[in-house]
Amino acid sequence: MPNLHRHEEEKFFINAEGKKESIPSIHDHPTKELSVVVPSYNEEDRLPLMMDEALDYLEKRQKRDPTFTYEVIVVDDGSKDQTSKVAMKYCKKYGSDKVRVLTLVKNRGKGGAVKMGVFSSRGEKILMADADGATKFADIEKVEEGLRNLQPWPDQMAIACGSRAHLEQDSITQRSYFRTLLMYGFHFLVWFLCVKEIRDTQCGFKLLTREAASRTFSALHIERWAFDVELLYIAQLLKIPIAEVAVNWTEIDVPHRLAMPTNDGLLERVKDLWQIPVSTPGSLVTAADHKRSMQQGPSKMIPWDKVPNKFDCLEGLFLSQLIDVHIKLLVLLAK
Ligand SMILES: Nc1nc2c(ncn2[C@@H]2O[C@H](COP(=O)(O)OP(=O)(O)O)[C@@H](O)[C@H]2O)c(=O)[nH]1
Ligand SMILES: [Mg+2]
Repeated sequence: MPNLHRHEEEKFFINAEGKKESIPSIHDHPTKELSVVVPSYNEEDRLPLMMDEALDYLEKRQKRDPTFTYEVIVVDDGSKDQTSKVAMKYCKKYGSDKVRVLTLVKNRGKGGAVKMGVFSSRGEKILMADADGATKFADIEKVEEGLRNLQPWPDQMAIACGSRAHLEQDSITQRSYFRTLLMYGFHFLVWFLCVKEIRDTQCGFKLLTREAASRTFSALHIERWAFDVELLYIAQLLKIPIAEVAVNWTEIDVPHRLAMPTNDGLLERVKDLWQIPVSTPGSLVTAADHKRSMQQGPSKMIPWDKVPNKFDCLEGLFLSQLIDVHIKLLVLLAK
């Protein structure tokens, strides 16, 4: 399994009959048309709405077109609530060929959860979708069209990202000045340091071909907030074509949802963004090495902290200044 540590309990899932089954690998040949990966952290309240909507859509689509096959993989990212139990109800109702629940031993962050789902999926195409159902599920047709329009896909690799860039103006009118400022600050950093071509790197609705998912996620280091940025940065380095497609977006929050882990703070985010252009390029494996690892097992990817890094001496200085400027700006404008 490329660059992914699994605890013993994460090497199998519980099927609809309550028995353990081993988890397939991204190395295997696809046996479904579509995999939907749903990262879920403390989502016992929001998940049911999303699952109802998604499964309703997927079942209807299968009735219309019996050749269409799918699976939904809920990745419970070490939740403290009943997320896995709630998700298992869908597994029991639809069967574990259609709905699977992977329960992670401890919280990894959204990127880590999506990666685990992707590496355990069977689909020719892989969609990641948030558990809060922020995007209308039927918008999958929009990202599918975006993906199709990128054809011919070099080496069967392509990515279509849902995008909320067209909604930015509305969201600004609803947010506080502080949140808008934060948003612009991060947009600027993402643009300046990492990804220039995509306006909305963070949308949780992204469709990838299996090959694109395998290549990009194998090289992914960040498990927290900035993982999408690194994913797209890797895709650009690998010259994978990327489409950005407008989708619906509704922020859905429930007041009593359990607090998020603390590792997603402001400084962590800036540090992650800075680390991407410095360390990611040196740790990518060639297409040939990746192919070999697909056949032979674990990839030879160099861990990020072992990558020789010519910016080493400047890194500390530049990073602290970058953070400093960012925080000063925030304080100034929050006044
Ligand atoms: N914030 C957060 N979300 C996680 C984590 N692991 C998985 N997720 C899932 O990532 C998705 C996006 O989270 P959400 O809180 O809606 O973030 P936002 O919409 O990007 O502000 C949801 O499906 C979460 O359940 C985690 O450690 N932290
Ligand atoms: Mg959300």
